[in-house]
Amino acid sequence: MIMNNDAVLDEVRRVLLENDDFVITAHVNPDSDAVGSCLAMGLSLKKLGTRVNVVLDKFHDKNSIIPGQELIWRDEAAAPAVSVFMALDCATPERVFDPFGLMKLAPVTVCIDHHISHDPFAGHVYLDSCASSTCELIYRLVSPMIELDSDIGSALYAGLLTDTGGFRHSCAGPETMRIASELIKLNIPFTDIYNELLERHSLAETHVMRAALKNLDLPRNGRAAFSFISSEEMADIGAEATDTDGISEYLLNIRGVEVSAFLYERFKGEVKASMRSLTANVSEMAKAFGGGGHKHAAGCTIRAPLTEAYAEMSRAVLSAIETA
Ligand SMILES: [Mn+2]
Repeated sequence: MIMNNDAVLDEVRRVLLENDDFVITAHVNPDSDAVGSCLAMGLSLKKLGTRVNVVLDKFHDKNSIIPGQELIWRDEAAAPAVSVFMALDCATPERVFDPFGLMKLAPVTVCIDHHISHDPFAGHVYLDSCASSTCELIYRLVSPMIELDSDIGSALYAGLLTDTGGFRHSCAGPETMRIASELIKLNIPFTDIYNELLERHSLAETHVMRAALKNLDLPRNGRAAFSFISSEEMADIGAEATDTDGISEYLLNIRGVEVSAFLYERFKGEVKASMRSLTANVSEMAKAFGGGGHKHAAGCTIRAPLTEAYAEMSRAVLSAIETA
C-alpha cells in the first residue's frame, strides 16, 4: 500500500509496536537526512523498548554530531537479527545500503521516503514527495507515540536543516518551520548542528574545492556551471568521495548560473555526477543516466571515461536550459 495518508502512518505505527529486532538503514553514501532519520528512528524505537540496530554505509565525519551513534552496527562479518527491515530516505531498492542482504530475509519491510523519483519496493511504504526531508516524516510518525527528547530532536533537526539547505529551499514550508520550532523547544544545540553540518569544512574539502574551481567552465554566458575532478586529482589531494559534497551547490550559487553539474571520477570508467538547478528538472536528467533525486537536486553514476561523461552531461544540461 503506497500512500501518504494517516492510514499508512497508523499501519507503520502498528509495525513499530508489534515487532522486535528492527534493522534500520538508508541509502548508500548517506547524507545528514539519511543518518539523522535512521538514528532518530532508532532512538525512538529504543524508547518503545525495542531491539534495534542501524546499519549505515560510511558517512561524512561531520555527521558524528548526530546523537544515537551507539546504535550503529559495527560488525562487518556478522549480520544483526532482523524481523523488520526499514529503509529510510531511499528512492529505489538499488540505493538501499544492505551489505548483509537483510531486505530479502526480513518478514516485514518498511520504506519511508520523500524522493519524487521514488519507486515503491517495500511491504509498507510511507511516501510524501512534498515533505522537506525524511526526518520530517519520521517526526510525523513518532511524535504522537513517544516523548521526544533532545537527542531525537537533534537527529531530526539535522535532516530538516540540511535537506532544506538551511531552511531556504521551497520544500521548507510552514509545517517544516513548525516542526523545527518544536525541536528547538527540546533544547537541542541548533547552533552547533548548523555550524558542523552546513558551514565547517575540512582541509581536504578545501583542496577539492580549489581543484573544482580550477576546472570550472561557464558555458552559455554563464547560465550553466560545470566542473570535474579526476581520480588523479582526488588521489593527489588524498580526498574521499564525501569531500566533494557541496560543490554543485557552490557552482549553482555563482550569480547568473541556472544549472550546475559537478563530476568526479571515482575510478577510471566510473564518474559520479551531481546536478543542481534553479528551474530545470535535474531529476529527469539524472533518471536518463540511471540516477534520480529531486527536481532541483539530483545525481547519477555514468559508466564512461571522464571526458566522455563530461561531454554527455554538459549536452544534457545545456539542452535542458534551452527547453526551460
Ligand atoms: Mn532526504
